[in-house]
Order: sequence, then C-alpha cells, then structure tokens
Amino acid sequence: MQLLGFLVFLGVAAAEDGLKGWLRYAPLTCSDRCHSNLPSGIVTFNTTTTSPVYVAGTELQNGLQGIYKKNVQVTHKKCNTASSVVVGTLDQYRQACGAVSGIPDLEEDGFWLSTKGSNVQILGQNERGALYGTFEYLSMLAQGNFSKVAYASNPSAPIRWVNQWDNMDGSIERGYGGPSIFFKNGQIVQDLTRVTEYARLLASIKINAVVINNVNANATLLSPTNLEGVARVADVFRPYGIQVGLSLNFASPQTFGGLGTFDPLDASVIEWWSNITAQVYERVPDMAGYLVKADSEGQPGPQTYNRTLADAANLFAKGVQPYGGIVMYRAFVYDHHLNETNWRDDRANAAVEFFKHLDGEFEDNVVIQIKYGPIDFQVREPVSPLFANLVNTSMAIELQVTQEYLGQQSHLVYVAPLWKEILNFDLRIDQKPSLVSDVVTGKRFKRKLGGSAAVVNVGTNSTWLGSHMSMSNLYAYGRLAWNPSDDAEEILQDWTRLTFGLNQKVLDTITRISMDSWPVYEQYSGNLGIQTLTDIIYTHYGPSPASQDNNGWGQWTRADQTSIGMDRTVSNGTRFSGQYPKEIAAMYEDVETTPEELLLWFHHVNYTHRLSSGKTVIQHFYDSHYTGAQRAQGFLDQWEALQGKVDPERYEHVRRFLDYQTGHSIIWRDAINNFYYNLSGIPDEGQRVDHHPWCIEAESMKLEGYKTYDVTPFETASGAVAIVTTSNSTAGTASTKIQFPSGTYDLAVNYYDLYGGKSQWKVYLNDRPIGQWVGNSEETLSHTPSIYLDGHSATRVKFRKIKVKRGDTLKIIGMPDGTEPAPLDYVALLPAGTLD
Ligand code: GCW
Repeated sequence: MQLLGFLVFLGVAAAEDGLKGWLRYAPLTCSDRCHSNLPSGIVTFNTTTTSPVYVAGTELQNGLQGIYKKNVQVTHKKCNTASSVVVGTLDQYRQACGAVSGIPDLEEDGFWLSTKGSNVQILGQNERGALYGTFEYLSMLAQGNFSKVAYASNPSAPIRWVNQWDNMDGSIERGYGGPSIFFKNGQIVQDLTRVTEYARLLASIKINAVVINNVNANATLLSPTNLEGVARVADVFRPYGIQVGLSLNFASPQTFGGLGTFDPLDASVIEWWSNITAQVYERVPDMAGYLVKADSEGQPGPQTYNRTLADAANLFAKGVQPYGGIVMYRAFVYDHHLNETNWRDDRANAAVEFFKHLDGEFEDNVVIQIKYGPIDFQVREPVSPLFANLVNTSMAIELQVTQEYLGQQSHLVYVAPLWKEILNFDLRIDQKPSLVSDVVTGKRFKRKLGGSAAVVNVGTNSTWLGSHMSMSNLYAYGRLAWNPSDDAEEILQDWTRLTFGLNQKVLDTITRISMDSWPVYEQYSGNLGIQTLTDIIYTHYGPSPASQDNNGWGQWTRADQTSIGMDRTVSNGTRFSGQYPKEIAAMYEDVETTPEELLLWFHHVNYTHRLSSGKTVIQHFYDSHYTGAQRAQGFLDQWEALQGKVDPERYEHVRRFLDYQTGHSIIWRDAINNFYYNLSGIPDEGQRVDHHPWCIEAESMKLEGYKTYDVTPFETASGAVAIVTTSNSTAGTASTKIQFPSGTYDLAVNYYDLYGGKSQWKVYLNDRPIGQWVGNSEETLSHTPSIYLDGHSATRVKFRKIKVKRGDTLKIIGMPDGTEPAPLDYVALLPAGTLD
C-alpha cells in the first residue's frame, strides 16, 4: 500500500467507545498536495434516500468531512464533473453518460473502482456493488492511501451471510457483548438505531444477508406482529444492500400452528408453511431465505417421521422458490447420546453419514451449511470431510466470529489464520486440486450457489462484541467471504489502521500480538488436535478436560492413565479418516504422516509416544502450556508500551482484557498440566508441574472467618483446595508470615469471581494496604460467568513491585457478597522476571 509522506497525523484522539467499529472516519490532516487528491464533488445516480447508491453518497460526504474536514456536496445524475467521485451502477452510468469502455465484466455485487482519471469512478454491477466500492474507496482514504488504482472486484460467492443466535427474549446464545440489538421481551425492539449502525458495518465488509434469530428457533417470530417487526428490520438493512433471513423451528406447524403434525410430507404441513412463507414475503419481498437446524441437539426435525433431511430441506426450498429465496440447511446433525464404550462410535462421522447419500436430492436453492470442522468450532480441527462428499449439492462453510470455544472475547484470539488454514486446505477430490475455498464458493463443482455464513454475537455493548480486539474477526470474516485468498495479516492491518489509526508502533504491536494469538491460545488450551479442553457441558470457557469424556456428546479425548486421543483410523478406529478422498485419507490413516497438530484427533497414542521433536506427547503438553502462557504475558507488556498512542478509553479497556488473559492463561496452563500429570503420573522433565516454589496456598494460611473448600474440577485449584468465607455477610481473613528472602516481588493472587455477587478483597502487608479489587468480572469482561469455583471463575490479579521483608505479614481480607464467598486459591510472590 502506498502511504504518502505528506500526511501528518493528529495526536491521540479523544476517548472512543468502539461503537463506530472500523468506520470511524477519524481525522487525518494532510498538506495542500494531499488535498488536491481529494474529490471536490460527489455525483450519485439515485435520488431515492433508501437506495444503496444514495447511501453511498452520504457515506462519502461523511467520510470526507470526518477524515479530511472537507465539505463536499452531493449532486445527482450530472455526468463527468471533473474531480468528482461518481457513484452508481454501470447501467445508471451508461444512461447518464453514454457508453463506458475499459471496464471488465462485473459479476453480481461486483464493482469497478478507478482513481486514475479526472474523477473517481465507483460503478457497481448493481447498487450493492456500488456501495461496496464506495466503502472500499473510503477505506483507502481513511488509511491515507492515495494510490492510483483501477480495478474490478467481484465476490468469490453469492452467499456472504451472518447468523445471529439472538433469542426473542433479548438474550443471545453464546453472546458475550450484551443483549440483542434485535429482540426484547419476545418482540422486535422499537428503536432500531443499533441495527442501522450494524447494517453499515456489515455492508462495508460486503455482507449481503443476515439471519436475525437463533437457529434454536422460536416459532413465535412468525406471529403477524413479529413479522411486522421483521419487516421494519428489513427496511433498515435494505438501503445497505443487506437482505434479512429467518431461522425456522421445524415443529412450528404443530407447536405454533396448532396442527397435529409437523411431518414435512403431510399436505396440511406443506400448506401451513406455504401460507407462512407468503405472509413473510408479503412483508419482506426480498427476504433472503430460511436457515434450518433440525434433528440436532434436541431440535425437532424430519427424523421424527422417518423422513429424510432432503425431504425437510426441499419442503422449505419449494416454498421460497417462487420468491427467489434460498434454504440454508445446517449439516450440524448428530446424535448426542453416543456411547463411549463403543470404540467405533464417533460424532465426527455424523455429517457425512447423514448427508452423503442424499447428494443430488436437494432442490437447487438448497445450500448445505457446514461447520468448518466435523465437531464444533474447536481450536483445531481437520476440515469437515462433508465438503468432499457432496458433488451435486451446493454448500457453504460455517465459521464463528463468536469465540465460543476460543476465549469468548475475553481472550485475544484473531481467528482469521485458523479460517485461512481451513479455506486453503486441498481436499484432493478425485486426485485433483480441490481447495475448500473453491469447493464452498461453488467453483470446484460449478455450482451457482455457495459461500459462507458466520455466527456473530454482536450485542448492545458499545464495543459490539464485548471487546474491541474481537472486531478484527468480524472484519476479517467479511473480507474472506468476499475473497478467500486475501492475506490474514494484511486484512488485520487494514482493520488496525481503520480502528486505531496510522501509528506504526500501534500497527506493529497489534499485528504481532493478534497474529500470535491463535497459536498461543492453542498452546495453553489444547494442542496436538485434542480440541479446546474446555468444559463442554457447562460454559465452554475455562479448562475442564474431564468433561470431554464419559458423556454422550462425543467430543471425546479417550484419555486414560497411559494413553490419549481418538483413534479415527479405518484400520483400527472409528473409520472417520476414510471419509476423506484417497490421498487425504491415507495421510490421516498413518500416524507417521498425520500432521502433528492433529495427531490426537486421528490417533490414540501413549503419553510416551515420541513426536518429531523427540519429545513425548506428555512433555509436549507440559511445555506447550508453559510456552503459551508465557507468550500471553507478552501480549500485555507489548500493549502497555502503547500507552499514549491509543485513546485512553480503548487503551485501558484492551489493557484490562489482556491483563485478565495473562492470568487466565496461567489458570489454563496449570489446570491442564495438573490434570494430565495426575492421570498419567509422569512428571514434567522441567520440574515445573506441581512444583510452585513461590506459591503460598490460601488453605495453609491462618484463617479467620474463612474455611477450606474442595474445588471441582480438582485441577482448577492449586492443591485442589481453595478457601471461602464461613458466612455470606461477614469478612474473612487469611494471613501468613512471608518466609521468602527480602526483596521486591510481584504479588499475584488467584481467586474466583463468581456470578451472583461482587465480593471485595483487600491485601495488606503488615497492616499497610497494598492492593484491592472487586469480583465484578461478570460486568467488566465478556465471557459466560460461572456460579461455581472452577476453571471459568478462576482469576488472577497482580500487584507489581511490592517491597517485602522476610517475616512480614501478608493479610487478605475478603468481604463476601450475595452467593460469592470471597474465594481465594493461593498467592504467589514472584521475583522480577519470574513466572511461577
Ligand atoms: O456449539 C454448539 C453451541 C450451541 C449451538 C450449536 C449449533 C445454537 O454450543 O449453543 O446452538 O452449537 O451450532 O447449533
């Protein structure tokens, strides 16, 4: 990118709350020469205020005003005014200005952007494309990029959707950024301001449809009042070129419509749905289509009537066909009552087993929406083999901007590199190049439909997702949906400049920590393909490796005293590896050729199995968790070097999150390492696991008003024991005489921050207060809180550079609140540069 030297950047701007996302149009100053590059007029070819082309004109006006303080008038339909930006569809342009030459063919939603001639041309194949081109031009301006460009840009695929998992009561399934911007108390909200702002953000990343309600769908959305609400939402999205789609509950004809059945082949059911569809399209004539989760995790589906999934998908497909709608049918169909004692049982097999034999039986407007991996948005999964098993069926890949298994927006995890690994994977279907991106866009098998959908959990929080840094994932999703070959780091840098300005140090730092964040999270949460070792039964957030096994959900690790991993080979295991095309199947079948990052996904091996590094599996576990947690500490240090270079509000917000992550990465590290040490009995060669020389257990302190508490799972408390106050209204005190050599230490305190109260803790050294904090992370962080002492609620706070003398008394007073009994696990006194 060409950044021109004549730009002078303003100092750090006033506090920002994140609401504008990457569309801030933050001021840049530029010299006269720079000004001569700015347009002095805007011409748009549509005067209807609700048209995307009109919206484009307003955006340009706001952008030029915001970024360069340049007040530019919008006029309509006048052709070729020199040094203007001209925005419209190619057809509108032709009508106003006559023939155009030199513009390559544009596909649906595509655009032409030229800054080379006497004016800037932004011409879309349709109005949506013109708006996309406008946002792209504005993105250049906002990054101080005055390169002379002339290019056509076309989408990789027609389906570039987002899925909201918003419930009608206003809650959001897996939502970490506050309540829904769409729903409240069973209805669509009245004030749609936030929806408009969201529409802007989505349009700027070229998203063309949004499914507004949870796939675990509530049929009352189909009531006439709520459909009126949906129509209002669609009216808000339409000027931004975004269509609205709806998730359906398969049993609606019975539960909502009062029929005796929801059999997809029953005539009354077909009629009921067709009537509903007519009502929907009457109010929303450009409704994008339906999204269906059926026969999955307790949701009703066609299996109730022994009908096929194709019967179900086609029921809706035929219904929306006359209106040009499509049906996104989710491949996330599996039995969650599997039996782990059966060596062959494997949830990963489900999608291919359910869908492969139906290939070719789906109507043309059905798209099978497939999660990127065969299980569920884990930190590492192989590509779903279903992508290689449907040849005559359109597909879309399902990604998650929502960081459900990736730290729930409380941990920094930039997910685009993970998505890129999936999209770039070559499935070698029929022994021919078959990138996942080419399969899902429809290119590989010449399907007209295809693309991607991402689960997004924006809420009413001003940061949208609960944390500023997570917005890079939403931005990157749109970019990759449009062009899967975009580079994850370049996308990130565009986002960073747009979000935090042009300071080089800010750019470099955010690039480094974000690009490291997924590998680091993998290191401390679950590596070698064992999945995110989180609590899969409860919040999906903190560590709880035991929860993976001994239940029907099938996210198993099969860890026992000597060995670990799922044997998914054809020769001896669940036969999952055989679902891939020949060459890939052969690679995964053999432990020697399986990439090590997926070793335990495909093979069951001893803890003493040697990796290519020469390390054993168990030692690799120990080391990775230490390395990961260590690297996470560095995120905070690097961020803190940006003080004064980012506005104070966002600086402090991000700092607080990264500070929390440094602590929680240690909780992850110790929990996982303790768990496998306990299970295998194999000591850490580095003698770190279960050996914490700077740690003082809370239960070993002198306790008044505190009592010991056995924590479950045991590995989420040091020594398996914590302390809690004996009453929920009076303070407890834990004190100890320090036996370490006199010196300067960082003091870390591990405690539990439960949902249900805001306990207060105060730390004293010889009665001198040295620190205090409140257990209110349910309000200040983003992840799902826990009501227990466990790996989700375990938290660490740190006080730096405390001067301590041997024999000093350290005292912590904990004041309980509500059901939160001011729990404490341990303190660690860390000499400078030491990580316990
Ligand atoms: O991962 C699981 C989530 C559920 C979700 C489901 C799905 C909407 O834990 O919350 O339900 O996937 O994708 O349908």
